[in-house]
Amino acid sequence: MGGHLVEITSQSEDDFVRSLGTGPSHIGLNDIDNEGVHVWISSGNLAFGTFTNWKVGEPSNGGSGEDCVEIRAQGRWNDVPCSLTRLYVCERPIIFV
Ligand SMILES: [Ca+2]
Ligand SMILES: [Ca+2]
Repeated sequence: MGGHLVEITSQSEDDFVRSLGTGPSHIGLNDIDNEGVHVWISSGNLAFGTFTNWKVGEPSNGGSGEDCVEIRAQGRWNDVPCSLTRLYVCERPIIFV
């Protein structure tokens, strides 16, 4: 459908995603290619130096590695294993016809 996992670039967008009430959900951020370097998969932009909303102590890369990211209650982000089953939030461009 032309969508991708959501790229959250502002507090207002974070608030909106949180307001969907989906519970912990995958977003379009990961550090699969380079540990500790989180990249938005849709734009390829680095998260570093732009809006982020990590939970305190995250990203932790815990256990055997956490390379995907979920948004949690309060809109805070946490890195989790990519194999973790979660709901997910997608976005797609507005198409004017
Ligand atoms: Ca990681
Ligand atoms: Ca984590």
